[in-house]
Amino acid sequence: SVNLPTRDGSYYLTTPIFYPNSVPHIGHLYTLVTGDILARHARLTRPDRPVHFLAGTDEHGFKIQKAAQERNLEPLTFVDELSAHFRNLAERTDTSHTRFIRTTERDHYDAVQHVWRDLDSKGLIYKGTHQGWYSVSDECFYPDSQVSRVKSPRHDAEITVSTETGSAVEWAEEENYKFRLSAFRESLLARYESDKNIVYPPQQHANVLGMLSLPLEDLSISRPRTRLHWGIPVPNDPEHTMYVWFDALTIYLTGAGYPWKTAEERTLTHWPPNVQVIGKDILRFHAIYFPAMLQALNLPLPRRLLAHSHWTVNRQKMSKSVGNVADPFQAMNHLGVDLVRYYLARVGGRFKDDVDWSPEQLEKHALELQSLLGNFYLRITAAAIRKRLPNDIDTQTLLPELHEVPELNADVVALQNLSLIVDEHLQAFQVTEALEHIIHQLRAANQMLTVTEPWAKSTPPGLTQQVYALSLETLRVCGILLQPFIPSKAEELLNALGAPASMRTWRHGRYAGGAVGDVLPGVKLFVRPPRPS
Ligand code: ME8
Repeated sequence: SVNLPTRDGSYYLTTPIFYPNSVPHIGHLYTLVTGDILARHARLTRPDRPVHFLAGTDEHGFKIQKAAQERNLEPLTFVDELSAHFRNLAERTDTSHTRFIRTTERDHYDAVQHVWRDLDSKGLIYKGTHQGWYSVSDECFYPDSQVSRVKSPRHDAEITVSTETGSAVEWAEEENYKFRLSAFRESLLARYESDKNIVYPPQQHANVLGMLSLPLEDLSISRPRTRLHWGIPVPNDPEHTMYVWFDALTIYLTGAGYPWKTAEERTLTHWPPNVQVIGKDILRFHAIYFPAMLQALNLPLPRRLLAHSHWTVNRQKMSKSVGNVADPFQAMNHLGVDLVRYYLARVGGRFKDDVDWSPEQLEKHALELQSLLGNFYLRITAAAIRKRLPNDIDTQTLLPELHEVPELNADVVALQNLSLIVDEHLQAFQVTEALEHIIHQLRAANQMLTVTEPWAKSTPPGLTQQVYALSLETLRVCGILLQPFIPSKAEELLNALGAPASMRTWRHGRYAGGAVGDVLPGVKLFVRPPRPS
């Protein structure tokens, strides 16, 4: 149709907008870091293509209304304060978002109202009564079949909870506006059946197919204003406030400039997202509700959804409501941003199984990187090696001979394919696997030093030179490929190697795809002295 927006050729990635009902925890950092790795990778592999990366906060709804009330604050004053914590988190962790958006912003208000009017004009919204169990913590209704009675340890009485999330629910019976979600089941099912790669990992794709195998109930999308006043009003019916998820999901459209008013605006948009990063807890909203809204709006659907698993504490999901949270700022103050990013990606980058948060594991993996990267740098630039090299050594000319040097094992020579392999894994959202290949390469290079002893008098000078050249090339290549994961340490490394700033894209991360310059000896990449590997 003429009205369909066309892509401007850029790349669009989104993370969930978080509820600022309390301060951020490691789970939020993890989502931001995951998104950031993919966004940075996208920029490095196609530097000519703009990347839009949307992050932000979800500021309306019962949960916020209640939290503000408990602190005796106006909701807006309350979210102003708390949203800033999430913005700080994104900035502190070098997240390369291009917009930090808040649902209390004016352009979002307009976008949401526009979505409502459009669906209403198509006869897809109607008024009805709704009965169900509402969870404030999850901000959604559950039918009878999805709740259970449990004994509450706090109140010494039986309470009703959501069977899936364990959060308390209350019976609500009210007049609501509803969206005809039920009408979209078949078309959504057909889409997920025809392309099994939409949701990653595959088990979450299967999960979505499972959800769509049963009839969908129409979705209640408003609350009486008497109960929920903190939100966007329903157009032409101020007695009703929009349901927070209806408002929140629309943020991704707002972030792409919706509603596009002119033909020109429509041809400039970056809609739809190439990828949406979310936690598996909000899969239903992103894999079913939002795509249904988009189909109803006659807009293209996001291409891929990465639904990651959860960080747990003693196997229980880390969450604000439970209060079992690890403080990301504390971890970063202790180890620096990049070692925390490294740990989250290294251990949490498979996205399949939940991971238990562990300060010991964090330390252990920090040490791994300090040793394999930081210590390796110090070893290869040590005076004992430098004094065995000619003054005018040109490491690049030594490289092509590599495969002819029998002392260098196959793992080291595999450096030639590293950028390709890491690229393939990142394209496929296999973040841990991508990192593992880089680490494996660094381990092989460290091993090469130990075996060839380039500092020793007994080692032929020619071999010392080749080992030196190959070590620097390993550091250069790994430095480039590590940029998405640990951006500031990678930059320090590439600076120390004298790698030209204009030669740090993925293409230059190929073997012999760039050069080092004046290599600075003795640069300590990590503050704590690295221990030998
Ligand atoms: O759900 N492990 O906001 P939210 C990993 N406002 N990731 C976690 C996590 C954990 N233990 N806990 C939270 C909302 N997350 C809505 C979203 S989007 C239109 C609206 C991450 O503050 C994960 O990405 O509860 C999860 O999906 C998100 O935070 C939920 O954040």
